[in-house]
Amino acid sequence: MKALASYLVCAFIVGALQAHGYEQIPLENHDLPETWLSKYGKQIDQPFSGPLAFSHLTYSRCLEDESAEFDIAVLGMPFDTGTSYRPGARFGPYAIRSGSRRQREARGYSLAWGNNPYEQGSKIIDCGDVPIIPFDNALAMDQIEVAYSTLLARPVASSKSSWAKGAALARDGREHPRIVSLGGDHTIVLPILRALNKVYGSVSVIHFDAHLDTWAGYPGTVSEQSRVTHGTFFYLANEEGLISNTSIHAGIRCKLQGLGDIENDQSVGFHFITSDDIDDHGVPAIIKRIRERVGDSPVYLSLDIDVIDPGLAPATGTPEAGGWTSRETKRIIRGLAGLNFVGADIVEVAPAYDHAEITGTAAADIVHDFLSMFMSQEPPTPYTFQGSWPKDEL
Ligand SMILES: [Mn+2]
Repeated sequence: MKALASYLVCAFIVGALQAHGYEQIPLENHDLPETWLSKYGKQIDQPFSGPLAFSHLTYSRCLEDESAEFDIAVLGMPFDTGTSYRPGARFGPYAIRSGSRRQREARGYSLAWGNNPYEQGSKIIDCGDVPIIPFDNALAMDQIEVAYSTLLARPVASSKSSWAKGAALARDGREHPRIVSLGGDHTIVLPILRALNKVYGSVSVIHFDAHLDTWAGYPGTVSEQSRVTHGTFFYLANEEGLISNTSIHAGIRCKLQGLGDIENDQSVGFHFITSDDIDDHGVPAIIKRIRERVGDSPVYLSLDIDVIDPGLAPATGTPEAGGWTSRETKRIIRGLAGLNFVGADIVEVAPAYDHAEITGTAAADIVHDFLSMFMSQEPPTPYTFQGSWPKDEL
């Protein structure tokens, strides 16, 4: 009796639904809902979305993944326990990647360079970060050196690379990948130079910075480990025979103990260009001096973001007033294309002191310039819109 009642209730409800147009249609006769792929295509990353890799590049944990192939690797080095003033550069790789989100392979062409570094036949990927220990600087230095050497030893991905002179420079006569390191404080350059030395011997350094970074030590330096800092690493690199006596600083304006610091700097192997030299001599003369100084030697480029004026790049550990603009720095970098670069870094980005991501955006743009620089055999000719300027222009 109860079952009959249930049946009658159900039959009534089904009848009522059918009367109101809610008839169930068998699945095989019904159109499946359109998928994202069929309606909108690939799941692209918007500039503001997706996982955080430099310039939305392929991200691989290259230190553990030996199948990752690259000609140029972007490698984060989140280390900041060698800094003398404001810490925070361990977040530099994050800030630079974040600042790169409006960059992408499909839109990498610039009028200034006349190329897209991602379309020159070389494979460029983001190799993630070195998991650097923040509790033991001696261990951290070894981790950076081992990580750098690990990637440097990998075969290059492309059979026809733009890195034409690489094999001729290397001690083993083969081509090695190039690494763009995202610091981290400047101390990371010591283990990087140790790793490069094993492949290329001593290298010339082009060093963009407000500071010399060739000091023998800070007051209170009493242990061997406390000599290893972001202001002393070039002194130590020279002690170890890692750098040639053909190196040069650009953008110097820090305060000194006196001219003794300059004598010491020269004994470490450096000439220098001050930030004011840009007013007295101009960008072309600065480019010429740098190129003449390093010549045909293997060159490592190290750029401390504090070379740029703190008004345009405030997020750094030891800011110095009166620096170059981002535009001036970018123009000088363009003039260096064609030198024998074996690697490059950008260091000392400490985003806790940033405003509106100014510094991260500038740093990411300079990394794009490094990639274009690696791809160019000579400085680019500026693109000008034909016929747009008057003939009697001064
Ligand atoms: Mn500096």
